[in-house]
This record gives sequence, structure tokens and C-alpha cells, in this order.
Amino acid sequence: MVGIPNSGKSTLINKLVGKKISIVSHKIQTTRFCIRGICNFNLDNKFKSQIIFIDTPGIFLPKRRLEKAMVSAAWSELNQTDKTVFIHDVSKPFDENIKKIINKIYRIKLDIILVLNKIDLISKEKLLEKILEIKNLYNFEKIFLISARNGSGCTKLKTYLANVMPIHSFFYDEDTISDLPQSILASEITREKLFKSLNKELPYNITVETEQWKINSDKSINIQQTIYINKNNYKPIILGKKGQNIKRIGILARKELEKLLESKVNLFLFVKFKKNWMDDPSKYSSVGLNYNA
Ligand SMILES: Nc1nc2c(ncn2[C@@H]2O[C@H](COP(=O)(O)OP(=O)(O)OP(=O)(O)O)[C@@H](O)[C@H]2O)c(=O)[nH]1
Ligand SMILES: [Mg+2]
Repeated sequence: MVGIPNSGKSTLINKLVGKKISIVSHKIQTTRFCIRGICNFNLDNKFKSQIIFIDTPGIFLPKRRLEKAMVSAAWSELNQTDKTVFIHDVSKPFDENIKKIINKIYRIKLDIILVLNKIDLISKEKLLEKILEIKNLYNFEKIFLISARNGSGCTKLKTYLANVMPIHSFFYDEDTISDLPQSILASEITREKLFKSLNKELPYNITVETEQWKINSDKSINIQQTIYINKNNYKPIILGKKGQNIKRIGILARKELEKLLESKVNLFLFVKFKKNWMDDPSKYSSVGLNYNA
């Protein structure tokens, strides 16, 4: 699944998998690395089917090292997939930037499936106009009209994809929903809460590491995480007055982690200044990013 930032790739994959495997926010460039979401379902109530969706970082013109690694990760997945789905936010123009990306994908793939997402945001008339405009430009394998947020059109897309997947034994056992280790998912959940609650450029200068994971005798889990910032003056902003900000973020993250892990969680958050965290190769390799992209 590829597209520009904020088109709804992660929201759609979460919907198709049926559980949250990838974080979502209203800000651009939320997803930083590729995540596989595994969707098992019964096709036509007869055939067991497994589709492995790959959520990718949005494609844009990267400047910083991390951005270059993100965009390169999205492109490199295209070489390995059976089908390519391009997701476009239909409330936004189908502009030159989008066309450039699609032309570039066509140089790698013969067919592209187009998903027009966020159809809940525009009128039926506008939607028809858009479809005509796009159909005049490209001969997509298929066009799906979807609202990833409310689920409309998602079953049609899933059924179509299951029918065109190659016949193969399953790659993952049937209760696996993602290739993401729990500790990384936990870091991502905290990062999502930071994305949602911090203004402007701040979230782009933050990374979260899960540094301790301890299961207690009563089955509750102690999770210790560090939020790394690359400018010291970000610290008071994240902490907030009397630590109120970080407390609120911690509560939101803990509640979601408890739901996902189905156990009580004690979450301990720390904020540390690390000027060059974006130049630390281990921050890249741990999530499959290429440091030298
Ligand atoms: N109204 C509406 N909003 C949607 C829909 N799908 C996604 N969104 C919103 O669009 C925003 C971006 O969604 P994401 O799923 O994070 O988008 P993304 O393509 O993964 O973004 P990046 O990871 O930055 O590339 C969020 O605020 C979502 O709630 C939809 O069908 N309708
Ligand atoms: Mg995303």
C-alpha cells in the first residue's frame, strides 16, 4: 500500500487486518517504517485466505536522513509485492506530484490498483467527477471507493485482493496479525500520542524506545520507555506545566497498550536529550530502515 503522506494507508490496513497494527495521526509522515499486517479471512465462506498487507511511509521529497530512509523503504517494498495499491485521499487534488509518483510506480509494476480513500469527505457528484478525471489519465487495474475510517468499500477491496493472490501455503500462522515485535508496537503507540498532542515540528524530532519490559507475578506488565529529543528546549514542552502533558500522554498510551496487550500495564516514560539520535545507525536497523538511503 503506497501513497503520499496522510492519504490513509495505516488507517486502511488497520481496518483490513481488524486490529491496530500501525499508528495513525492527522499529521503527515506518521509512519516511519514498513509494517506487515496479516489478514486472515474466509473467502466466500469457503476458502481460507491470507493477505499480507504492507504499510509504508508516505512518499514525499525527503531532505533529512530519516526522511530519505523512510521514503526509500516505501519504494523498496514495491519490488517484492504481488499487487500494488496506490491510496489517494480523494478530498485532495490528483495533482502533478501524485502523477509523478504513479508514473514512477508504473516503471516498476505493470498494474496498479487505485484506492480513492476518504469518500466520506466529498459529495457523490464530486466523486464522479474525480473518477472521470482519473480514468482519462490512467488505465488502473481496478478503482475502489473507500472510507477507511468508517469501513465502507473495505470488504470489496479485501475480496478482490484475496481472489488475485497467488496460490501458496500461508506465510504466517493464523493468529499472527503483524510482524512488529510488541516492544516496537508499544513505542509506536507512545509516539502516536506524542504526534497527536504536540504542535508543529516537534513530533518529527522525537523517537521513542522501549527500554524495559517486565512481566510481574500478577501478569501485569511494567514498560519503561524513553522519549529522545534532539533539542534540549523541547523537554519542557513535552513535560508541560507540572508534568501535566507527559502525564496525559502516558495515560493515553497506557490505556491503549492495556487494550492491545489485554493486561494491566504500568508505563514509565522518561524524556532524554540526544542531539544526534537521527544519526544513530541502530535507530534505523532496528526497524528495517537503510541508514544510507
Ligand atoms: N474522513 C476520513 N479521514 C480518514 C480516512 N482515512 C484516514 N483518515 C484520516 O486521515 C489521517 C491520516 O491517516 P493515516 O492512516 O495516518 O495516513 P497515512 O497515509 O498512513 O499517513 P503517513 O503514515 O503519514 O504516510 C488521520 O487523521 C485519519 O484519521 C477516511 O476514510 N475518512
Ligand atoms: Mg501511516
